[in-house]
Amino acid sequence: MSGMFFYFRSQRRWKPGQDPYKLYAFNQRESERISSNRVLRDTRHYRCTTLHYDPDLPSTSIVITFHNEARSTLLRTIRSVLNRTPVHLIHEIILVDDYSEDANDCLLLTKLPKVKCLRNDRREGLIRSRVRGADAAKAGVLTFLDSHCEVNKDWLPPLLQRIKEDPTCVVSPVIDIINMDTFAYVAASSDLRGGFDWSLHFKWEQLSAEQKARRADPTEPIKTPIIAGGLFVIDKSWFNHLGKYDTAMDIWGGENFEISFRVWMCGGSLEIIPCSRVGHVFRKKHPYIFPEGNANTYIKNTRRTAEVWMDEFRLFYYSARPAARGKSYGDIHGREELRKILKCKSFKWYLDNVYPELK
Ligand code: UD2
Ligand code: MN
Repeated sequence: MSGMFFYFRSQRRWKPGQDPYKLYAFNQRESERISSNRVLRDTRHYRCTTLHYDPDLPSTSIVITFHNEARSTLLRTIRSVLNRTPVHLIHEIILVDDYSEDANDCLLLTKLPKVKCLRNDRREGLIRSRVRGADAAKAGVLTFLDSHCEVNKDWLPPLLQRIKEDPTCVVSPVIDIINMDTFAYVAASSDLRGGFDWSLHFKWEQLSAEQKARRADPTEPIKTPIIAGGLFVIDKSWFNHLGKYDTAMDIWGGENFEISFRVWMCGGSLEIIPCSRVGHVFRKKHPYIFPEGNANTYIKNTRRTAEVWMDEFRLFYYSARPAARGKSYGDIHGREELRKILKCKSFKWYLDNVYPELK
């Protein structure tokens, strides 16, 4: 790992009074103190350890996009993958460097096994960056991860198993919490699913007593109206068939609504697989700049989603987010056309069948 020694040599020495949150909006000093190879507690339900997966699961291309990620967290993401994934299941790890300041962040990591690096020559945002990574991917299954994750024991086989059984399924792990101050790895509840309100704000929702009762087996998948967005596995031809992402969306935000509505309405489904666990550093604010402004970008991206996918229910979105009304959102003809060609169901169908709890 002499290459990795070199990777860290350029890191700064911490002086008293320096703010470790300044660059990345998490405790960079603590992250640097912790080994890139650390041991994690296995946070799964004990019954998960008794499950068996096919010996011939398909391999996957892992796509990680990043813009100015801390080297310590980026390296730990990759090493956790290399350490906790059967080697034959990783076709490649594709890093998409979204025009980070230091081009070496990405390049130096290609010293690690399986790692490839693509660098954007201008800031594209995570949506177009993921599409670039997906287009370059050689495996039949795509796995997306954020650049500050740690995968836990046996995280991948249960996800691939589900895709093998049903390639129209799009699956996420339970997302454990890596504390942004201490970097402690904390188990998340596996009784949660993704939800949202009419302003298109994502939130985790407790399963209702009735939903829990229907799930006698804690290892069974949980259907979810929406995915958090960052960590999921999808069959590559299904991803392409469904229209990848809306590449007119910029920087960050809204793409998880768009892909979630599209998957459900166009013949697929979204599930959280409780026996797969991946930790993620949740932060309170964005560490990076939005060239068009944070709010404008979120409105543009969600407005595109509302206009293309929500039919008459988009009016609820405008009532909840009046500021969105006057904002420009670009051309949506291509996406409307896609919806027609794929013969997708209505948003009313989605509400009735997938998310009746949204009032
Ligand atoms: C959540 C998702 C994230 C994305 C987002 C909505 C999880 C754990 N995270 O926000 O993946 O779906 O909701 O858009 O579900 N990045 C770029 N270019 C940019 C900006 C960001 O490549 O211009 C990268 C960034 O380095 C990171 C990923 O995109 O690896 C997601 O960004 P984030 O971590 O700031 O988003 P997060 O976790 O708050
Ligand atoms: Mn993230």
